[in-house]
Amino acid sequence: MGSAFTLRARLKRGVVWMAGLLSVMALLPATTARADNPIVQTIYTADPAPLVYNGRVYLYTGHDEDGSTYFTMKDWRVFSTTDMVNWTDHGSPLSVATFSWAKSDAWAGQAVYRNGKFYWYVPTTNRSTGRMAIGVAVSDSPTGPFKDAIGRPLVENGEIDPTVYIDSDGQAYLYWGNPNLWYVKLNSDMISYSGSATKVNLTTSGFGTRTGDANRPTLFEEGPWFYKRGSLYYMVFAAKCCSEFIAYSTSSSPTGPWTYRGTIMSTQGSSFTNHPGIIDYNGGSYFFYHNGALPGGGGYTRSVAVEKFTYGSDGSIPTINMTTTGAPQIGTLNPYVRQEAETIAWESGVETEVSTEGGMNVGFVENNDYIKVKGVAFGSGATSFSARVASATSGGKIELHLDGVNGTLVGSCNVPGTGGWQTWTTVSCSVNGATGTHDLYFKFTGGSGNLFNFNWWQFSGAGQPSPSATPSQSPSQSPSQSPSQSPSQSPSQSPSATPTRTPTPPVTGACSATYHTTNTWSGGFQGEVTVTAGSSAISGWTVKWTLASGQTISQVWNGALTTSGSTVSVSNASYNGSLAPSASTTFGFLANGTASTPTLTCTGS
Ligand code: FUB
Repeated sequence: MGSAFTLRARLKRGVVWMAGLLSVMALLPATTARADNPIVQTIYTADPAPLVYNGRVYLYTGHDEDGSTYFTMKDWRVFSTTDMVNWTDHGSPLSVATFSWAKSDAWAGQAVYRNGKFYWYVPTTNRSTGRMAIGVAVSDSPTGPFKDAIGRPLVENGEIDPTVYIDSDGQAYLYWGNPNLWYVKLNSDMISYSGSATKVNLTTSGFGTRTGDANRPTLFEEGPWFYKRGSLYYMVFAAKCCSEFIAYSTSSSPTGPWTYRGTIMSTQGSSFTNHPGIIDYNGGSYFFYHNGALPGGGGYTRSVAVEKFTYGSDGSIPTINMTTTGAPQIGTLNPYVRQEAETIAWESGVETEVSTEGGMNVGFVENNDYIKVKGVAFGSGATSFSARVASATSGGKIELHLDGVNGTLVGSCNVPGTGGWQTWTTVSCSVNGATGTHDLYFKFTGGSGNLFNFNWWQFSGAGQPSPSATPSQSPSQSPSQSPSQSPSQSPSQSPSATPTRTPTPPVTGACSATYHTTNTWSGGFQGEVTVTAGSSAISGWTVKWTLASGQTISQVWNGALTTSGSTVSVSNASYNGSLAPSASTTFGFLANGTASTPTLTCTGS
């Protein structure tokens, strides 16, 4: 953790800067945009590679070690979102150590989905040759864990920065390179290729003109990002070192010839490298990049950020500038379903770590640290707040503020010592005045040193909002099986039908259960079930329903699945069986078949 404390200390120093910013912001109306770039503040991140899968954006990044004076990078990271502003930290499912043949340098990669598996292509140094090589890791889940797919480099010529796109005819292309640009045609297994590597003819008409470097007559430097949109192929790249800017070329063919189209993002942002990643998601287009904008940031301590943009009618990409505002939020966040504590729009002082309850938790919380969650839809009002917490010391408090770290206080929850940093308990407190949609600030207070860890949270009350167009809950465990559809990185996989929600029935027995469909696609759907205790507390629950013809359940999170014929039975997980009177918890599932609204029975104990 020593290195983490470096960034932590820098961020604490950065609080002075942020505090000034926030005190100005406190005077502004609640709807005023606030700094949400860079996306991640707990660590330095670099080399963004977004992937749209099953209605969610997964962001694969590199990780600059604190205090680096070179590209000192040991692992890769994954984050995800459905609203482009609140990002869930999925930790580090891939590192240099994953590849037995690799020595160092977890540099810029990209992950893609095909046939139920996720393939992550990364450049790293081959121990035996000392050269950069491209490895490929594979997983059943977008958040890993990933393993080395072939036990050796997929391709090696000392060059870096792989990008992969699966064309509409099924042919996958792996491009990479610095100083040259190369490609191979991947086989459909995604872990081998046919033929030999082809070197792209870098012409000035294709990649622009660089002056002053006889060895590099074109602007192409590194970091290619290859994709197709409509019938146009794009090669977006880091141009002209150093400092780099982002430029692009297009072609009517996946292998060129290419036509240089100009600058997307000019040199800016305190990092001498930049690195592009582009997706379409939920009807919008998004440009990811990196800069040195965090406290202590610079060329070797970079941070990933995102901007929304609109293509020209001729397929052109406009010039885009770095902002601290970032992309606008899509929809709102639902506080009445379980949310991970590591789903964060902005934070100060905290870190994340692997939780014994699965996924990550927020840790290393000190007095006056805070987390901002953006655009939380309380509807007509929340009445209580529950949080999953652990503390090896004497705990502290979670204060709930609206629209600023010192904004309106709507609740304050005491966190006791639990006897260990991973000894979890659920605490609850009453909430007053949380109505409508607000940015929610968890302000942590207490004595000195580390106060407690924080795994998840959930409000309850009468204010359950209407469903938004995108699912807002983040599965704590990512699906390990994928739907039959084969999403690609672009265009986006928007929900093909408006999510449906059953009306909330009155809770009279031990528990009740309500269902809604959160996403659908050809041949599959994602659903959520909220379990609510009746007028008495319960210590466990089971929800049963009958599958419609053609439906099968492939994955459940926040619950334990058993099936018998067409009867589905989901019982509580170890951490969400105990519900106070009227308290709720939500589990989710992935299913094959066509979505329908089941009749649920809930049994509490
Ligand atoms: O992060 C290490 C290297 O810096 C990447 O591979 C390049 O694209 C540049 O961003």
